Amino acid sequence: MKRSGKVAYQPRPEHHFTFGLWTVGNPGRDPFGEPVRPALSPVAIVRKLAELGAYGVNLHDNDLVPAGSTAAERDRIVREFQQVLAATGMKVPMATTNLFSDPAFRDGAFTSRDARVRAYALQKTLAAIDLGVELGATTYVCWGGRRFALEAKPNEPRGDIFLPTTGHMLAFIYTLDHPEMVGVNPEVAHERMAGLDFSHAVAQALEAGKLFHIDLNGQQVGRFDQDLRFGSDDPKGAFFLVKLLEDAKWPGMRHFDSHAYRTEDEAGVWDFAAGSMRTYLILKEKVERFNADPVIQQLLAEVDGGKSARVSFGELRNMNFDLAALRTRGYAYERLDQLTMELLLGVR
Ligand code: GCO
Ligand code: MN
Ligand code: MN
Repeated sequence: MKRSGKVAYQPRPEHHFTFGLWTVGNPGRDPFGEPVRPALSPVAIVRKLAELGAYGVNLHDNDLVPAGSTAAERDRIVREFQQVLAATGMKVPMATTNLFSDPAFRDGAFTSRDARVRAYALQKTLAAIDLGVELGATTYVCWGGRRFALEAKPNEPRGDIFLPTTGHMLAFIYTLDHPEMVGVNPEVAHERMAGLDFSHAVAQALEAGKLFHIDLNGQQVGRFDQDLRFGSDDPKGAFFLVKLLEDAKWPGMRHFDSHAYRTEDEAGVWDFAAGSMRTYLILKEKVERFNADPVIQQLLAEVDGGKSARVSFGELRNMNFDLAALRTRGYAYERLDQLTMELLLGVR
């Protein structure tokens, strides 16, 4: 069987897998329980992810430089971090700002009612962009640089977040003074929380040329923010997403914005990180099989009966349709879906 690499499903930097310092570094706190794992240092995270085959790490300002650090402390931390990046070859493709932990942001950051909080959020963001540039980042994610990727989320931590979906963000971008600088960073969990189909949001962003970044994870509809391991709760949805990204040859970062289960110790965190990348590569191979499967491709070709009937707008008014045939034809989607499922379940 053809595998995507020399060793089966072995992640390599060319696959562009990235993790947030806040994702593998998440100590497992939840609204009801204290942290269950010791904090991992950013330097240790970079070393371990490099060993697992990742391309890089992304960070919020305070994931690297703790809030309240002096300028000298900041510079020392950044220097040490740059050393480990250089030593491992790991990159920082994306930077972002923590605009949620500080109690000052409890009425929002850019959208706070208090103008002083909005100004502080802007100042903090400018500093975070400078930090990102210093570390070589080319995308800045704004959840709530040089390229700005807006990340939509419908709720949590606030009840109703403005611009709650990727579609809202896309519409908003064209109202900006510099829409060419701004794209989106859609997240699986966020569109699913809104009950939407994630692949549709990503496809629309791709078509608009606005897919600057992506946050991969898993989420069940109707639940709190779960940040599950990519593909673990909805393998079929994950398959169609990987298919979309790979078929489009999208060159961007496959960033995992998810957390290990709260039950895990440090070894479990690295199982989570390795598993995220492995699942992506397995699904990528399934995409290759789907695209090469003669029966599936035949069904896809047959379903598209309208292609040969394509006519100019002028001809359309006088065209005769065989409505009896159109009304009675089947689409064979059940067969197609079953074949897809069998491929995913490993019997095809
Ligand atoms: C969340 C978001 C964050 C953002 C991150 C980058 O639900 O908390 O997904 O993880 O992705 O803050 O801006
Ligand atoms: Mn999220
Ligand atoms: Mn995210």
